[in-house]
Amino acid sequence: MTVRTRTDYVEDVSPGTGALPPRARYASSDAMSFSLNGDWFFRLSEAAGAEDDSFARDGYDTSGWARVAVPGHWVLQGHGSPVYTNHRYPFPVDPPRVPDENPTGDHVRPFDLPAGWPDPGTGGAVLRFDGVESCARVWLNGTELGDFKGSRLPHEFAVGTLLRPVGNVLAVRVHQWSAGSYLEDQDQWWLPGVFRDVTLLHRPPGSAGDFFVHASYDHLGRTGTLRVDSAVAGRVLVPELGVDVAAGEPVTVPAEPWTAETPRLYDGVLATAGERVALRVGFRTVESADGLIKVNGRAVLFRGVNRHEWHPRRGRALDLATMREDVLLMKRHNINAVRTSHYPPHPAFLDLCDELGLWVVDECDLETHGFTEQGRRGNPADDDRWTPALLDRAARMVERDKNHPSVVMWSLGNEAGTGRGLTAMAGWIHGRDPSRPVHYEGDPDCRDTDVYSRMYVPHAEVEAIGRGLDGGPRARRRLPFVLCEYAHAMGNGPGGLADYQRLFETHDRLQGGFVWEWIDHGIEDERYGYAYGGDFGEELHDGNFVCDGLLFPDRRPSPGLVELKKVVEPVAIGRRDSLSPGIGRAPGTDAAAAADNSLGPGLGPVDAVRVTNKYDFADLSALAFTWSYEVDGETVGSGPLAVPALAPGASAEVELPEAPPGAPAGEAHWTVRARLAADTPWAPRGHVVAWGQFAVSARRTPSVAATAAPVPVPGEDGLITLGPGTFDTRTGALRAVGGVAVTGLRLDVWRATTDNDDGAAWQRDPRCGPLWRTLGLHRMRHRVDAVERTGDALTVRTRVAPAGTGAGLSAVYRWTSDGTRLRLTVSVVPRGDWPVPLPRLGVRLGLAAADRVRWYGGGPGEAYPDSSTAAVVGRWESSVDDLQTPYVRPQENGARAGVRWAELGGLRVEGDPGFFLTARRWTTEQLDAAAHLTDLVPGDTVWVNLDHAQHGLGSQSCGPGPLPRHRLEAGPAEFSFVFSEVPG
Ligand code: IPT
Repeated sequence: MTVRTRTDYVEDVSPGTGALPPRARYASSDAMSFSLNGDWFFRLSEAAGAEDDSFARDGYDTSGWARVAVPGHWVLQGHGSPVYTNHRYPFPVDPPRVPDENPTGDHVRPFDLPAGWPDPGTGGAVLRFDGVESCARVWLNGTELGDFKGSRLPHEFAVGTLLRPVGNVLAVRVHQWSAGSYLEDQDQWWLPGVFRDVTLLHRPPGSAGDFFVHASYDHLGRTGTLRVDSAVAGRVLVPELGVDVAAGEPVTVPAEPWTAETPRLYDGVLATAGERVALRVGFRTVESADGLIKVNGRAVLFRGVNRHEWHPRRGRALDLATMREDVLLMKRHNINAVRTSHYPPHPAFLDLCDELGLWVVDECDLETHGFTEQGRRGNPADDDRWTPALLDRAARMVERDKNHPSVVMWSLGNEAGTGRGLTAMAGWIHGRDPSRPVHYEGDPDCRDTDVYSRMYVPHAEVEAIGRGLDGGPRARRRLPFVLCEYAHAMGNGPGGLADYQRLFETHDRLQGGFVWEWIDHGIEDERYGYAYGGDFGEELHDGNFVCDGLLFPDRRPSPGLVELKKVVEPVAIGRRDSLSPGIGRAPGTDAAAAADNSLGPGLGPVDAVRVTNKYDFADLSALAFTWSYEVDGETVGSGPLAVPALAPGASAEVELPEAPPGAPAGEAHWTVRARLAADTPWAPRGHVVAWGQFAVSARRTPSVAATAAPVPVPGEDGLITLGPGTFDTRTGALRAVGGVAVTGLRLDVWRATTDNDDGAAWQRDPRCGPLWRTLGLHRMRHRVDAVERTGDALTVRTRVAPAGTGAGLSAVYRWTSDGTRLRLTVSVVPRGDWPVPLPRLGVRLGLAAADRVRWYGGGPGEAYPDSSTAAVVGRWESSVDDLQTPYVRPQENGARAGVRWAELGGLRVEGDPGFFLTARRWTTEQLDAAAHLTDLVPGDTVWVNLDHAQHGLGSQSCGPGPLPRHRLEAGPAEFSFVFSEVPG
């Protein structure tokens, strides 16, 4: 018998054949279900039609085949390899055609029905695929069920009559490329496979079909109205509310609302003749009205992130524990919203959002970004032939997810241009579910949407939009505004979060945004630590643009996430006189940090703080406040602080206690923290939600009386001493401080450019990284012009400049000493034209054998001028290794800001003013040259940077660069350090 091998469906623009209509997803307490996840037989071929269909026949022998785990991607299991592109299609753009080279995975899963499976062969049963990339054809026991596309959407097939008690064989042929790939051009790895669950569901006679839970909330009457529309007759029961009505019948009862802050769910049941289906009812009403997105009558502020599904070994095949970890991490970092960029997530993720409380923008699996390469010609979103596929995708998302209270907006997709297909989707969604606003960013006219959404808009323009000065089409001017993507978290950054938040909190129309993005999509790899685009030999790729998250691939929070947590904290703890509670510290602090690194707001007596509740719904009763009083970073007193259970938006002045009696003199701070008063489902009691820190008294800056004089070392021709310092007579270079050897102390302006310094190639604004390299700041030469011994000082005059240009920096090092300490004052004056800011400005030096680092200043984590809100002034300790931030592509990192003093390798450094401290076991040049973490090999020397200033981080890897006040423009500067040997 010849076996027919069809491949026509692969390039067919239609959604597929044979699948059941989409419906609500639910758990039945009566009907059995059977997971087909596990080890499957697997065979990879190079083309869609390379192998015939005989593998799907009954009795086919797969014993010689490989095995893969389902859910999973075969390219992450040793068969072929992943491909990363941002928006370019990794194949010729000729829709709906795909290349002949089309990796095709044949999957076979033999199974017996579990004991007690009712009526095999006669009863109803459904086979469900929750996600297959990108196109599948399915057979059960030799009978073809159909084919489908829509990778991150569910597809079900009726299989009841085909089932046998034992010896069933499920066969699935999966093609990496299909017409569907044109609709799935999201910025992520292309990862074929059966990557979500495969389940067999029993459908008893009289079982529930599709149903729609409408649960609105009347905030005036404080009642919930429930109506469950069901395809099958049944009763709706919510025992806790005394509800027992027929499906389709509305009932209004006093109820508590569901919000992301107070995720109140009521357990209910839809009872049909054949089964009881569990309902989790959350009452809330969402609307886009009066130019605002309101939930239960109140405008909400989205403190959001964009979440792709990612696991460094399993790709997009996420397990429940990982999904839960994502939600817990979000909640613990004060994130209240998630955009499911750019496809509906695994359905269990939405259960977690319902339960733990997150606002969800559920986005359809649609992106045609690569058509921008040809002026959007042929864009499927504007081609009627593709509209059925687009509508199918919209329906599969809405029908699956419509009963989740956490879903507050539908999004049509991402970066798909404009067109009739999108309008058709919006029309269908508005008709099917008028209860939720529709989001889509790509249409500047907002013809089809209920919210004006943009990405990566610079601060000034966001402010103009907030003030309603943005013009644009009339329909759009009436709409609320969200940034569906902002603050590109690639590498070190993003900078500028606090400046965005200040705008969001000032202008009602600005309802917050969603940081791009949640997690780095690095792939665990022995060669590299984590692999990114190009590491698998892809002919077209976009490098480490796939690693742009707030979490490292292993889900460790990056400094960017720590910063975000502080910036979006829902309680403001400010100085008593702070007019606008603003965010965290008093305005101007960031600038101060950039200028003098003191991390200290204005000084003055503090006898009270102003506490403001910035939640939209919750009062402060869940929080317990504490105060502590620190002198020079040591806590000298602490205790509870009584704060009223302020209503949302309310603010109160709260008296602090008297400063602890007998506190030593020194730099004093109050720190007030808001902690969870009791365990919650997402964090334990004591978890810090918000904090504020207030300087009471200034720091005593180090003073060194210049009493020692530079003198030649007797018998040592080339050396001079000055107090504890030993110097090279000819070059003036510092050799040692007491017994601590020092190498290479000199001015340093270079940093290992960050992804945000380098910027994205398409940026119109100049990008610092490339300009710095063009000027040659990474190859500065140091010329010593004079080494002068005057009475009490050793002065070294230098000129620091790169080859090929007249621009340079004159740098004068002036050393004095009181006999035990050594003071260095560096004076810098730019010479010639400086068309670019400086990366950093400070000194670098090398120490042997430094391991522990202790410091007093900002910590515990990394901070840069426009990303320093989360730094707490205190005493900190770390190993040199733990000071490093493991950005997947190595780059400048690890600075601690506002450092007053630090001790490492036996050397004590005091700053006047405070400084940024960076220490690492490789040079900046080695860091700059590294492409992967595994390229960083520790040497014997610890290289220490003491920076007077750093250039801001910004977000130019996709968005705007640092704001003007965070730029480090070249200008005259003077700063000092005091060096001494750590006693003992
Ligand atoms: C934007 C995309 O929507 C998102 O998927 C991601 O690619 C992000 O950029 C960058 O990481 S589109 C951008 C080019 C404006």
